[in-house]
Amino acid sequence: MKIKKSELERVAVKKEQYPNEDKVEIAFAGRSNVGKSSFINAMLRRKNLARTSSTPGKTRTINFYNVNDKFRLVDLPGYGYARVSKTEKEKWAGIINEYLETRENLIEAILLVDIRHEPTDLDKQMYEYILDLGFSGIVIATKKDKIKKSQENKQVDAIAKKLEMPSKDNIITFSSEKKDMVDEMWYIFNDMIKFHKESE
Ligand SMILES: Nc1nc2c(ncn2[C@@H]2O[C@H](COP(=O)(O)OP(=O)(O)OP(=O)(O)O)[C@@H](O)[C@H]2O)c(=O)[nH]1
Ligand SMILES: [Mg+2]
Repeated sequence: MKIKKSELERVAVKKEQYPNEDKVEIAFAGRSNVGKSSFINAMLRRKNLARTSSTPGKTRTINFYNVNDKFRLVDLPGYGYARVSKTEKEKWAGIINEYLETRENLIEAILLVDIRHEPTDLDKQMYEYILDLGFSGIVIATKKDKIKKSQENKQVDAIAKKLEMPSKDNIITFSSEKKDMVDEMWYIFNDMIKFHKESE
């Protein structure tokens, strides 16, 4: 995929603020600090278009990134950040759920998990929710550069087991640091967009 243009098109916390539904969207969900914003930067080959932080809870809004004026990548707020109040957590959950449940032009919601850790109960909940909404259940296991190659299979198995995935083929390992799977990832996204267009 040649990225001719990428920009932060809109920042929203509620439906009225979303951009119009003229372009298809692929959204990224996952715990705070798992690397959602870094993933978007890696894919768009931009260093700091999506703001990242080593402290969890950086992205607190829905950020819509326009790519080539053709589709959008959507960065969702992270969940599971312990150091915020219950009210704040509920507010973020509301922001995420409203988007996932009502967005007509959303063609895929993809869960990101950290390859180093077993997914949490919240991850499991989010994954089931994504499946219930009818998305295909692709999982991106981030921060691959932080483990040894020899550990990869074991970690992927643990993720598939915890999320009760019928097959681990739906797990794609990724490193935003190394960026070695960016082209492969674009093939997958391209197929999603193409498939959606054909089935319209
Ligand atoms: N080594 C390594 N570090 C990564 C990778 N992806 C993200 N990080 C680091 O992990 C931290 C969190 O990354 P973010 O992209 O901000 O995470 P996020 O999921 O957007 O977090 P929230 O916005 O809080 O939900 C940052 O310090 C990143 O540099 C990766 O593939 N490899
Ligand atoms: Mg973020």
